[in-house]
Amino acid sequence: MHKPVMVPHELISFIEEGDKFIIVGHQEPDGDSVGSQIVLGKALNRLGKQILLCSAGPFSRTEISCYQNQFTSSISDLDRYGARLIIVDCSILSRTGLASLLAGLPTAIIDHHEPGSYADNSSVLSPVFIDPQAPSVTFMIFSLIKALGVSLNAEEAELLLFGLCTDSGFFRHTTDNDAATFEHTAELIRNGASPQRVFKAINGGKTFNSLVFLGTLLSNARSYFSGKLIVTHETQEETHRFGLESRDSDTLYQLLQSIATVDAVVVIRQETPQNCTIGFRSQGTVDVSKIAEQFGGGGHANAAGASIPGTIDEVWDKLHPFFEQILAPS
Ligand SMILES: [Mn+2]
Repeated sequence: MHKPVMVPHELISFIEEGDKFIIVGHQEPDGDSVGSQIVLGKALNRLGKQILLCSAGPFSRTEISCYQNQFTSSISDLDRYGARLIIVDCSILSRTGLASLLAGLPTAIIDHHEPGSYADNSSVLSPVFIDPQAPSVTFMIFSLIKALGVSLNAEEAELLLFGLCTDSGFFRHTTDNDAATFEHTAELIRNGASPQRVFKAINGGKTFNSLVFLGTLLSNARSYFSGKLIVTHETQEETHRFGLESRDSDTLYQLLQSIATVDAVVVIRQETPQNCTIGFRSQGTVDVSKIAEQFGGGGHANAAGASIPGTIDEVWDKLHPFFEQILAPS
């Protein structure tokens, strides 16, 4: 069973000793990074700290767009003066998309991704609170807030549940014996979080266009290795035609992973004529983070990403041998 990692006392001191904090999450924020930032910010506010929430955006996911006005992507020298930085939901400053504005500040990291290389992070790398088993960073933020002796109101409890449900796919990705996740959820509900409202926030509010976009990407899907691998792609023309705000990656992955034979799913997006971003999902023992790492990317065993030079066809030619090794019948 997952035993949550204890909140490091260095992190508690780091927070107690500062009076001004910049809290940043990863680029292309999701419910987990946004929820973690807002709730941590409110808790620190309550402790009398000055807070600035930063995000490079874009807030293209419909369920988080309503939070955009709480974040800024411009950080002045005055903002930096005397500030400490807390990075959530990623461990590398460059993933925030704001590295040039944030480098050099005393930095703490709160993350649930596998500790990767921090080589490009020029900031002071202490303290670090990393729990790769945690279902979401919001899960860790709750432990931190309790350790700080701050209470949570209903709205904050719901934001923490929002983060957990985003990352756990509404508990679809919870592993066996993960009772801790459900105990945490029960506590959030006791504090006033509503699973029904969170479900509507995450899964409702879709546009007609987003479903037509989804249909297009489903039509682009191809099956390999007797259906063990499904690969689909998004051209620049398609991105342009439907708009980023219509992209519904979670539902796309969910539908592709519902195929009986499937072990892994790959989504290749042509971002520029020279470059693609790749999303990997898998179930069971297929570790897609290992493949992503071959191309300088990373993530979890069952959810990873990378950026690879080339056209969609060229990128698929590069990826194919790696999947052949693990999925082709020997
Ligand atoms: Mn997360």
